[in-house]
Amino acid sequence: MALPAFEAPRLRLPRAAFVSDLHLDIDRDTPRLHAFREWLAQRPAEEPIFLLGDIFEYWIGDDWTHPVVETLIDACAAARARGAAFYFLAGNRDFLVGETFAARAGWEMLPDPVTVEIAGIAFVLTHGDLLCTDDHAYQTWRAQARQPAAQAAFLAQPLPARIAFAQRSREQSRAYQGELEAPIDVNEEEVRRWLEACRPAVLLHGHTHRCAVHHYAIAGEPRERWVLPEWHDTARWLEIGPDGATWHGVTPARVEHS
Ligand SMILES: [Mn+2]
Repeated sequence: MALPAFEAPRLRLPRAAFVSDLHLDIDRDTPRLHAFREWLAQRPAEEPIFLLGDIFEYWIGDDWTHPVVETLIDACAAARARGAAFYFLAGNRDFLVGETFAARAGWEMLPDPVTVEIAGIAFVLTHGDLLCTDDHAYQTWRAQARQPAAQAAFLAQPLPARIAFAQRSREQSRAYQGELEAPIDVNEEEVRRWLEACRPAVLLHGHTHRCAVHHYAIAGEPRERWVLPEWHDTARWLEIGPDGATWHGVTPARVEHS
């Protein structure tokens, strides 16, 4: 696959919190949703929050409203009133989140990948699914599903049809994952290609649910890839600030690559 273009940092911030893979059901009031709202209520004032995809288990269009979605919008508004800013980069499950919802929630949409600088460190942020190039069927589907025309055609369907499609997709995804010996991880060759091209940034992503700090030597230089954890019913996040990186609710594995 063609490498993405890595640009100069789009944002420079003194600190930030990062979460991904909450997989919130948008039509069910779950303990995980409560944990997320609690977490939002406890954010320090003026800490930007990066949502690196799969915040929702699925999303079928901004025109589908539900009380659960409204409570989430309210929680984001309360956090913003205390000085938080939200940045959202879509995952493979919530890539249909659109400008209408983002404006209501106060989320600024970011492309995938995007370069930012936090506390003086350059990071390339990506959801992570682009790195899983061993999953050929998924990558083919992804390329089609991300076409604006395909998205417009899907969103033009009546809501009941989209809801039924989302339910079918979830069942198929579970069946597909069940057939695999282990969930598909990133392709390490692809990771190295990205690291070579985005020097000297740290690659930061979620998606695989394999929370870790990976160490590489690329062209003789030490480089790193950080993987965010998925959520269960408690908050798990990464905080980066003047004192460095702190992982909350999880201890990342340390992985050395020769
Ligand atoms: Mn994902």
